[in-house]
Amino acid sequence: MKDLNAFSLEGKVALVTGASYGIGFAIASAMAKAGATIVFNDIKQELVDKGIAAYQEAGIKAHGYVCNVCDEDAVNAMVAQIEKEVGVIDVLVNNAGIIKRIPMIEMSAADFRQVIDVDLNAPFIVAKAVIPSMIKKGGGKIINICSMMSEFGRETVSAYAAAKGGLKMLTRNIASEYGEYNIQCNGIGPGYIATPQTAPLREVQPDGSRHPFDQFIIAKTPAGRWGEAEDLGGPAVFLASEASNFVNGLILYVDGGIHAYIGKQPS
Ligand code: NAP
Ligand code: GCO
Repeated sequence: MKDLNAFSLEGKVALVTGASYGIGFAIASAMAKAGATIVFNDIKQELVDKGIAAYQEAGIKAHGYVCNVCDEDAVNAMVAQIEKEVGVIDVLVNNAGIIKRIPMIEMSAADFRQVIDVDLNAPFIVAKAVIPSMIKKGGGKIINICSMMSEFGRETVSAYAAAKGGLKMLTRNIASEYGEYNIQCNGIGPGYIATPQTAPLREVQPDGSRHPFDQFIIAKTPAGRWGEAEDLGGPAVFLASEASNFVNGLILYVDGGIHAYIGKQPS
């Protein structure tokens, strides 16, 4: 590495999907601070508008587009519009995602398919849309937001775990298939992060105690806390920058040490 400029994203266009708030917003904000031009999408205009305002409040001029990442025609149209209005996408962060917490035998096939569609099929669709221009440009970076559930199962998240496990292998396959074009595809596997998606797992109980799952995660995390979306910014900037040009097919777990820890003995 020549110098710290290797971590710079100056002159890069970064598309972060589903980034009006939450982890996507934090990753996009960190990339903006590293010099990237930020493009994001969300499924509703009102959320795109809210996102643009939130980025402006953070001093970031972001470009927002309304697009359902599951709709291949809409994604292809959005990418073409971004290339025309902003520039070729150098960095793609497949962040948009949903979860449905339902015991598997009670889950409808339609619900299962919807989670697979957003969390696995959509990253395929968006990556497929951006790779041709990355090849023409001489390279690019793809970061897929995986999960602890790319490695572990737990009750009620069968569809999500299947999707995120598949996303881990899609990440490795894109790395394998397009590495020769100087495209690096890696994943970030966040631990348990305090966002709207995990709010139900952190609800204070009627008696004022912490949610049992909240207590469980605190016991399982050496850091003794839930992650903040901002904890993912640095790892994302690293994987988006030239500093990681020989890192490919990695799932970087940003989990406060959950993977390494058997868990604190209950008091
Ligand atoms: P979140 O708060 O629920 O935000 C998800 C974002 O994705 C929202 O902006 C949502 O927009 C957007 N989205 C959902 N479906 C979409 C679609 N079809 N097209 C376009 N945008 C869509 O989730 P988060 O906690 O920030 O998580 C972001 C990513 O990290 C997800 O992939 C999640 O699986 C993953 N992750 C989260 C955690 C965690 O602990 N929070 C840990 C590991 C991995 P709408 O509001 O319009 O639906
Ligand atoms: C759950 C949580 C997790 C997190 C994340 C952990 O219900 O277990 O929502 O799945 O979202 O994926 O890495």
